[in-house]
Amino acid sequence: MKLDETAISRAIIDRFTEKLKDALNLDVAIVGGGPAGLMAAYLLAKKKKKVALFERKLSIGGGMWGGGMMFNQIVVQEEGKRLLDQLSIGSHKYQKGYYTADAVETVSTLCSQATRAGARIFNLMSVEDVIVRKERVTGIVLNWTAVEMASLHVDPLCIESKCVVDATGHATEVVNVIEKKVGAHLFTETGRVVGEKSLWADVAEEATLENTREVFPGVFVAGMSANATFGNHRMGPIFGGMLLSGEKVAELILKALK
Ligand code: 48F
Repeated sequence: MKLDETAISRAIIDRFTEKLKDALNLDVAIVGGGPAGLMAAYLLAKKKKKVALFERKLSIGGGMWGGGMMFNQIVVQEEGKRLLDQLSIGSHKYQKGYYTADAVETVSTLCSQATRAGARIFNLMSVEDVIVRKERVTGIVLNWTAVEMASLHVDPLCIESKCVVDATGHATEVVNVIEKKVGAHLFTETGRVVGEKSLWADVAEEATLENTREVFPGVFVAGMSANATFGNHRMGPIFGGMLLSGEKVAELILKALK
């Protein structure tokens, strides 16, 4: 077959535009494609919710690719292993209660399962703002990461969504925007982003689950963003809490959407 370059270009433009147009009205917009966001995307898509995940970087997977200090293995505790098993990700017992998994296998499988379940994943896009109506977040404001990086003066596009998940990790970017631009009271102790504390895996892992919740009407925090928002510790390269947080936020949202 003789290849026509413009047919290739047209196919890409048409299919991508269809995918983006289809994501203009969502049940759930997930900001950040780390383990927490990906887990939530997978579970919500499996339950037939219309979900899209927006990731700033070229690669999906957040801080998981690098394991601990670029040793690309991750550790999960007993509770987290259940989710690795559910996703058919191989894990190996290291000692009682500690399992290791290959970081690359974990990220790539999460991506694959989430997209196959129907989650629409967009990379190279940054969420720069939110839409608020009647004191509830009703959508997100998107721009290309390249625009952001080049500091170009280009206006964004908007996505409407019934729920938004801030799964942006340490940066808590969506919640920060709400704090700064909406000036509203968050559901934290101080009404503001409390901020992350230093590394303490044992405390942080449990706290991640407690802190996975709604932080402003329509907005839920998951993963490291939950601890940074509500003021708890970081945990380092143990990832069970991230996956469990993704699961919890999916459950909370399923209830909220009923
Ligand atoms: O940081 P990240 O992996 O978040 P997570 O799912 O997992 C945290 C762990 O990786 C690790 C840890 C271990 O237990 O503490 O740090 O909570 O992924 C967050 C993703 O969000 C993207 C960012 O590029 C990263 O891939 N992100 C951040 N801000 C934005 C964003 C934004 N405004 N728009 C789009 N993506």
